[in-house]
Amino acid sequence: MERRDFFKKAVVTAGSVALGGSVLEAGETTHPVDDRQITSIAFPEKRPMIMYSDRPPLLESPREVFTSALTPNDLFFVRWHMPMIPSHINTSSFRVKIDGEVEKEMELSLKDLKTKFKQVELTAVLQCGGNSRSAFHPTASGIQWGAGAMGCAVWKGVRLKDVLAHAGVKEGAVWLGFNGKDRAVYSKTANFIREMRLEDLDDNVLLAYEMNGEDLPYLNGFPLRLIIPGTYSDSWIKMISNITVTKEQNKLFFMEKAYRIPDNECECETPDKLVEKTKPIEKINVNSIIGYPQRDSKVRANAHIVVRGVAFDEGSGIKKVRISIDNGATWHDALLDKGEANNFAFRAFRYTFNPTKTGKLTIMCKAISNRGEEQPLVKDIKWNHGGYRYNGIDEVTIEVV
Ligand SMILES: Nc1nc2c(c(=O)[nH]1)N[C@H]1C(S)=C(S)[C@@H](COP(=O)(O)O)O[C@H]1N2
Ligand SMILES: [Mo]
Repeated sequence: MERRDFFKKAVVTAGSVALGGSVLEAGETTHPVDDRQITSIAFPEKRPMIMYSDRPPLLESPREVFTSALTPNDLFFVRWHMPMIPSHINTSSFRVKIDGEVEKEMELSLKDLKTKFKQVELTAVLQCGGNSRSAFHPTASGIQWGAGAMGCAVWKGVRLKDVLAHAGVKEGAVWLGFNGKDRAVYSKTANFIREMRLEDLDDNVLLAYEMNGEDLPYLNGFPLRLIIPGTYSDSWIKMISNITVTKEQNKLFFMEKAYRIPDNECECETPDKLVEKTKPIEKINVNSIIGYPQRDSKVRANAHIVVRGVAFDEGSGIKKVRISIDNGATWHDALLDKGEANNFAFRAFRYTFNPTKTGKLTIMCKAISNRGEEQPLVKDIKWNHGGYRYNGIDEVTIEVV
């Protein structure tokens, strides 16, 4: 597809779809995390996905992609905050600007990045902090994602550290600010700018231009995006155009108000008593999702069922995935696939069993990380007003016939 034709090829009828498929009221679902219908409308470079909005595009991956350790680009979820996303990127004039507290301000082209710096590849999970938000009761504010606001890909690019070394970070600099090419419609709406501390910058933080061996899909940040393995993806700025080094942190809406959880011991609050002191969501907590079988599917009694899914955490790695087919009374170890080269990736798992009794059967899965973190029961999930960091034990109910 020619990039400049992006919106011409997007077969989206204005006003036709505000929310993808059926929106369930709280309590209508039998599962903690809703699974919604796939839209019939496909965006460019994407197959039909679960759609929450067409402008900005908000697309969720269907559950069945979570049977393998890598998520295909054309089913990889999409989240933008601002509706004004350039529909035209000229790859030869595109530049990312590095300024602020640096010895040499610079504007780097894609060619500069690909030729002047060491190219590295890293497999990592990209997960929105609000993934599975629909599981919070009472409803938490934000997009009511099911479990598919995440994916895992092989990212190729250059180390941000190397790029900054090239520009020369000045003594006393503490913060990095990142901005992309998307804009708000209303001039007073806060720009989507994210910041991170220079001290949190390690070798894994990349400016990536490839995803699973291809150019980044347009909607996933073509031509360049930030990758910060182990952290939620709110700071993984797409279509990145500006990197500014500063001494002080800016007072920005998307840092001060969004992507924060209560800064108390339980990291929890109640709708009528919100906690004032908050902290950034940052590290991904341990999680796992069943990709197969699909909910409400029918299987024959005594058939060989291979439950498949993926597990991941902030990068300590997955120690165990445990499966229950008796509503949590007993748990069995799933077989972990050999896995990708590093712990930031999805770890695929399998568990084989033969159901003997006919009727409804619930399959549950929980992951335990190498750092000893374990997914909580759904009833033990702590509420926060932004609906962040949900990681309740996943479940799928099927029917044995
Ligand atoms: N430029 C830009 N980058 C962005 C965002 C955005 O709105 N604009 N949203 C962030 C958030 S909150 C998420 S969850 C991820 C989503 O990445 P994806 O669309 O590739 O799945 O992008 C991040 N980077
Ligand atoms: Mo997000």
